[in-house]
Amino acid sequence: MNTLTKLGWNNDWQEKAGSSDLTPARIITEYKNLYKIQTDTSIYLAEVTGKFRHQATVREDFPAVGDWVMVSTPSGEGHAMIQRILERTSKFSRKAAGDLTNEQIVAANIDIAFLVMSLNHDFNLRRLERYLIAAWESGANPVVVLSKADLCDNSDEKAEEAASAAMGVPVLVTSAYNGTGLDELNSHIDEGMTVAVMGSSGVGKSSIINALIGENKMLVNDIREDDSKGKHTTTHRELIMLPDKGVIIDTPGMRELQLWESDSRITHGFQDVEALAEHCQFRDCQHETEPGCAIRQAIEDGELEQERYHSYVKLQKELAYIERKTDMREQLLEKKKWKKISQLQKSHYK
Ligand SMILES: Nc1nc2c(ncn2[C@@H]2O[C@H](COP(=O)(O)OP(=O)(O)OP(=O)(O)O)[C@@H](O)[C@H]2O)c(=O)[nH]1
Ligand SMILES: [Mg+2]
Ligand SMILES: [Zn+2]
Repeated sequence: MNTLTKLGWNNDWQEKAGSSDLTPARIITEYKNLYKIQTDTSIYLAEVTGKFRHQATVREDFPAVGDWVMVSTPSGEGHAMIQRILERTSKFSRKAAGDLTNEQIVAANIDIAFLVMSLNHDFNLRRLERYLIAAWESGANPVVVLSKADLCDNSDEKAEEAASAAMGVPVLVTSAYNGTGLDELNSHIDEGMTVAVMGSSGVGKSSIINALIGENKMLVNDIREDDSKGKHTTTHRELIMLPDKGVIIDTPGMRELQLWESDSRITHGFQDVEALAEHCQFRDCQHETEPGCAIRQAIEDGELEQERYHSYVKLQKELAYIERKTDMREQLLEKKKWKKISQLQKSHYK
């Protein structure tokens, strides 16, 4: 099998690329304004062309790890120029620090997201719900990975709790230290698939990747004492080829995968709550004081956890907030567009 196919290149990508003199490549690592890319034959450092930069209006227009790009490789330079990005099939994004209306792509073209949560300090069902929603939002299929099973003596119990929050998403109990669950983890990866490993800092993402590839390729800080705090060991995202099949992307731990766009898929994580709400007497029930409220009844009857309902409400609020932000961004872009047009018109009528 050639390198490109191993990286996940297939007929769909070929179709998107069309017939072209340019070379297809995948973004392996992203530095500041510079990318490491892999073509069928080599690894290059690459940057976007001036034209590309000029046409890009927002951050998501720029390449991200996992993107398929079409590049030119000026001979003898060991350096490639990125001409265009092939349309993404999925993307993990978060709000960019300091620029709340601009989307930062964490990883693109992900088939599966391993959502890692450690069985000791990090275990938090509400966070898991948020991760799951972010995964559904991205277009990737989530797999919940409970790590550090060797540090936990009630991992079955915790796996059950996680499974009830994850509703149908596979939940695996693993340990990079003693190998628990790694074969099962591996069995979720198919030929040509791209996996992203996400989760808080210190939960053992890089350790899992090292265990899967069978060598200590990714840096793991073994002397850190409290894995729930401290510095990030992995500092940039990187796409790594797995030895037998698929590719995997290591990401630096994020405090929280932040939600971005609202979408109908968002409610997947709370189907039970939504289903209950359909039985409220009033269509626009706010589940506060209205008579015949199925949600309040369910909480009273112990069928719905108060806390779960709260996270649902919190999520709705957050979505409304994000929607407003997105509107703002669109307005800004619209303004920019009109400014350009009016400038063009001015120069035209000079
Ligand atoms: N006991 C135990 N410790 C583990 C396991 N996996 C990882 N660790 C330890 O947990 C710490 C963090 O592991 P990393 O793999 O660096 O975690 P990470 O999620 O990649 O962290 P960031 O790169 O900062 O996001 C290290 O000290 C590891 O040795 C495990 O299965 N069992
Ligand atoms: Mg790491
Ligand atoms: Zn109600």
